[in-house]
Amino acid sequence: MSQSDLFGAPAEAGVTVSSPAEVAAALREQLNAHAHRYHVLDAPSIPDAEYDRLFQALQALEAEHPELRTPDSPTQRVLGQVLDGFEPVRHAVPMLSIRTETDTEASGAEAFDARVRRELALPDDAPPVQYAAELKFDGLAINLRYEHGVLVQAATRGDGETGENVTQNIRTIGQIPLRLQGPGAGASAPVLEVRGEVYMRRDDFEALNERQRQHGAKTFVNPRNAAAGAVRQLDPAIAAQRPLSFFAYGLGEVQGWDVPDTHSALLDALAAMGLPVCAERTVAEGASGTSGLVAFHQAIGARRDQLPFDIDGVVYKVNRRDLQERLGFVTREPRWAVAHKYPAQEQLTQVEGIDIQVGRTGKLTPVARLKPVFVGGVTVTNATLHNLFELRRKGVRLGDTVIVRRAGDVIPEVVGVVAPEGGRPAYVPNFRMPRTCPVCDSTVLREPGEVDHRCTGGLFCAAQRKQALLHFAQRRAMDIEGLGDKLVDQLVDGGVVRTLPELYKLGVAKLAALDRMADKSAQNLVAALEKSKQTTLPRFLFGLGIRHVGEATAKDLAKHFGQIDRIMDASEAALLAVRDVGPVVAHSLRTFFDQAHNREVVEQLRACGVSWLEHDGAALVDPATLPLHGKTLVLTGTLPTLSRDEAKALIEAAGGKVAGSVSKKTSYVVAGEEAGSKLDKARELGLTVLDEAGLQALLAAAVATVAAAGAEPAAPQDGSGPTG
Ligand code: D41
Repeated sequence: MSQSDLFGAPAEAGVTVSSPAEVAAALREQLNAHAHRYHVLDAPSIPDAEYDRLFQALQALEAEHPELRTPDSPTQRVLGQVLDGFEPVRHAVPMLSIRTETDTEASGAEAFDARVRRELALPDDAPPVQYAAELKFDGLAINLRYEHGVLVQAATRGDGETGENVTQNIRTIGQIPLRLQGPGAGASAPVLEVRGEVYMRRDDFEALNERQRQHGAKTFVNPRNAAAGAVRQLDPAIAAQRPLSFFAYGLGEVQGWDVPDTHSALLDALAAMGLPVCAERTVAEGASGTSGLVAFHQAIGARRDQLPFDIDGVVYKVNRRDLQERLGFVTREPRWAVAHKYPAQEQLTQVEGIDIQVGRTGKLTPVARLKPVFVGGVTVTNATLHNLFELRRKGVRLGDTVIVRRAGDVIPEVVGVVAPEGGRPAYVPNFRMPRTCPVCDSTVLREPGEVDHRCTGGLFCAAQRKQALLHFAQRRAMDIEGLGDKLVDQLVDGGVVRTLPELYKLGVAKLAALDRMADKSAQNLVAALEKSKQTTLPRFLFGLGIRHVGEATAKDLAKHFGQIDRIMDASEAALLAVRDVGPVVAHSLRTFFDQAHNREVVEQLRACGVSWLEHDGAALVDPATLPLHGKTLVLTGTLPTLSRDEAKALIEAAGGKVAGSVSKKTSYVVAGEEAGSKLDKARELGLTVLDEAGLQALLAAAVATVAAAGAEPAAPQDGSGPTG
C-alpha cells in the first residue's frame, strides 16, 4: 500500500511524499477521529474494514519505527470512553480483548494452532490440542456481576479497566436472568461475573429501522450500532423499546465457585444457570492439515447468512483452563484465544446513479446504482435508499463515496456517505422524486403522513403487473417453478400476460414463440403451472399480493375463516376478530375485495382450475385439538425428502411450533444430514431426536390418536373438499 492511498487521495504531482513521522501522525489523527465517531457518537463514517486497514498500517509503521509510537497512539490503548451521564465502573478483573486473525483463509486457524503448540512447547508428536470453537458476535461486550445469584451490576467494557454502569438498561433485556438458577454452586456464588456480548438480531434490527423510517426518524447503521446506542441510552424507557439479545462467553471475577476445567464445560454450566449461551459451538481438535478449527470456520462461514444475527468471525479458545493459565496473556490479549474473521459485510464504493424502482404496490423506491463492489460474499451493483426522506437524511448524491452493507439475506443497503474532503462540488444537484411514474407515466402521489411515494397506475402499470406476477409465482405463494423475472419481463412487455388468470391460459405454443424459449422449457413451465393449481388457501391468499397481507396473516385468515368467500365478504369488524389482524390490515383487505376486478381475478383463477381444500372455519378447528398442540420441535440438518419449509408446514398444520434453538422446552429435535450443534445440545439435554421417518410416524400417530378421540385432526385447510 502506498502512503498516498492511505489517505484516499492520489499522489498528484506537486504533493510532497510525507515522512514516516508525518504519516504516523496523520494516521493517528484519522483513527482517533473515526474512533470517536464510532464509539462515542455511534455514527461511524467509514466501514470497520477500512478502520482496520488504517489501524494495521499504523501498527506496521510503528513496528518499523518504534520511536514513532506515542502514548496517545490508538494502538496503545483499547478504545472506548466513559460517557457523561453513566457512572464509571472499575472492573474487578480487567476485560481483556481478543486477538484477531485477519487472514480469513484456513491458514488463519492453522497459524493459531501452530503458535499455541509452540508456546506450550509441545513436541511434534504430541496429541492435538482441544479447542472450544464459538461464534464471534458482532455486538457490545458487557460484564454482568451476580452476587449470591442476583444481578447487581452490568457494565460496558469501556477501556477494559473502567466501563460504564448500564445496569438499568441491561435489566430491560428479557434474556438476561436477574437471578441465576440451578442447583450448582455457581448460581449462588458470592461473586460471579459473566462476560458476554449484547447484540441485536437482524430481524429485530430490520423491524426497528422500519419503524424509525415510517416515523421519519433516523435509522441505525447496523445492528451493532443500534445495540450500542440502546445500551448507552440514558433513558431506560427508550432502551427498553430496543430489542436486545445477549450471549455469554466468559468470566470475570469469581468467588466461591469451582470454575469448570474446560471452556466448553464452563459454557454448559452458564447455560444451566439460565444464561443465554449460543448453541452454535463445538469442541474441535487442532492438527496440521485437516484441522477441526478450519472445518468449523468453513461450516459456519457457509451458514453465516442464515444465522439470525451478525457475526464477524469465529473464536477459538484453548479448551483446558490449566493450559490457558500456562499460556497467559500479552498486552491485554490472552494467548489462548483468537478471533478468526470472515470477509467484511461493509465496503466503500461510489454512487454512479440513482434509479427509481416501482414495486408491486406501486411504491417508488430510489435505488443507488453502484460501482460494483464485493461485500458480504456477493458483488453488489445497487442498493436501496428506501424513500426520499431516508435518502435526504443520508444525504446521498451522485458521485458520492458511500458505505454499502450486505448482511444475511437482507438486500444491500447504503448506510451512509463518507463526506468527501472539502465537501462535494456544488453543481451536483439534489435528488428529486419524479412527478410521474417512470414506467407508466401515471401520476405519483404521497399520502399525507406517509413517507412513500406511489404510482397511481395500479395494474395498468407494467412494473406493478410484473411484480404482482412474480409475487404470485414465488415459492412461498403458488410456487410456479421457472417463472422468473426475465420471463415475466417478456410476458408483460410483449403484452402476452396482463392478469394473473392469463398465466394459466399460456400454452406451449404461445410460450415457445417467445425469444430464447426452447420447447422443453415451454413444456416445463406449462407443467409447473398445472402443478401449481393444486394449492392451499394461505398460499393463494398470500399470492394475491394484498397490501399488508403477508404469509403469517394469510395463514391466520385461512385458519379463521376457512373459505375464500367468507374472507372476501367479511366486514372490517369481522376481520378484526382474527388474531393479529389490526385496522390497517382489515381496511386493506376490505378495499381490495371491494374492487370488482379483484373478485373477478379470484373467480377466474378458480375457473382455471386453481383449487385448495377449505373447511368450515374457526368453529371446527379448536387449536387445542390439533395433535401437536403445545409441542415445540427444532429442525436441524438436511432431511432426505422434506425441505425445511415443508417439514415446518407439516408440523404447523398439526398444531406444533417450530423453534430455532434447542432448549429444555423443546419437545423433539428432528435431525437430518449434517446436523450441527443443535443435535449435540439435544443429546446433552437428553431430548428425543427423530429422523424424517420418525417425524412422519409422529405426525401419523398423533393424527390417529386425535381422530380416535373423535376430534377433528385437521390441517387448517382441511374439511369439505376442493373448491373452484
Ligand atoms: O463473540 C464475541 N464477540 C467474543 C468476544 C467471544 N465469543 N469470546 C470472547 N472472548 C474473550 C476472552 C478470550 C478475552 C475471554 C470475546 C472477548 N474476549 C472480547 N470481546 C470484546 C472484548 C473482549
